[in-house]
Amino acid sequence: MADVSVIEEEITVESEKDISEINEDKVHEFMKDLSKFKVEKVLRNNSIQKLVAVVGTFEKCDGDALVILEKKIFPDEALTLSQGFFNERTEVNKIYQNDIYRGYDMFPTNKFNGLNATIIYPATPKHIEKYMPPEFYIVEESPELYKNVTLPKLLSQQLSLKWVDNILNGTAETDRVIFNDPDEETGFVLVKDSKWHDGLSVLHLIALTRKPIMSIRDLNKDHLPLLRNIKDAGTKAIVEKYNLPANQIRIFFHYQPSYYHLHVHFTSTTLENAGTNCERAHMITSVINNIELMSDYYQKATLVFRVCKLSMYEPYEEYLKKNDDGPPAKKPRLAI
Ligand code: G7M
Repeated sequence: MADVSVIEEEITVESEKDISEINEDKVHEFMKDLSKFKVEKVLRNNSIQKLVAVVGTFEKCDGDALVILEKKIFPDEALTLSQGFFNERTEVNKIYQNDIYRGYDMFPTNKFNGLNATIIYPATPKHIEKYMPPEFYIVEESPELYKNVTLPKLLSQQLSLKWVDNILNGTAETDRVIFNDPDEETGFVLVKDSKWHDGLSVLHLIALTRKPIMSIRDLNKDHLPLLRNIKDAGTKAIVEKYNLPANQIRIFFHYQPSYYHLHVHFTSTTLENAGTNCERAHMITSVINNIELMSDYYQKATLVFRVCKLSMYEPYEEYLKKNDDGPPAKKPRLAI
């Protein structure tokens, strides 16, 4: 199902509650004959979630309706799968055959071919905005862009690091800490990530460095003992505590991170989410290796990341435009 709980949470205003009560019967009438629904705009068509969100209008009705359709998940049990899909009532049309590979269109019977539908009527602009396609922009951050755009921005408006200090000085989440190395230079605290609640398949811990370092941008050869310690001692602690083999643990940094106090993510290799995307994750082994090859690699490298709002992308674009006509030495460029 679409995330209806979040949507419902937002409808707290009394007048909106009244409207939804009045419309309840109306919506059921509409659902009996969906030809009376006119699609105005497709807001989102997500091929991974198999979800489409459209905004439209019902005949002779004021206001927009938001309709979210999502393919149902498959049943786990072998028997239900056989009853629903592998039977004589399923229609099958051949698309191609090549060697041992064959493709088919498959149409199981109606009962197993269903969709989850969520209707929000009347939909407020806020509901509609929630389903607008996300905006993503790629930034190629040269050292010059880091110095002139990223650094001033993060020094003036970075998120509070109080929660990090609290974990490091043992005043919060002590029961969620699984390893603590007090060394000022190479020490760290390994704590369960606040997003991780249960289950080895989604294991997620973070190692917070004792030494104040903002991000991988500041790392050089002096930090190699710290990085090696985090990798080795952090892995050992997880293997011992959770009995998860070392070769099933993914160890990486984020660039750009949300919090500018250096931390390393430890996740099980089965966990996949936006944090493991190639435009954000930097594996610790590669970071160590890059610095071994070139001590100031992260001060010279162009680091690529994605921002999720035009307003976050614009300062980089504006800086590049402003400096485009300057003397060649001042132009941002690949720095290595
Ligand atoms: O994106 P970035 O690399 O900065 O990731 C920061 C991580 O810190 C995320 O995975 C958050 O879930 C995690 N995190 C954020 N806060 C505020 C807390 C917290 O208070 N406690 C713990 N244990 N993890 C947090």
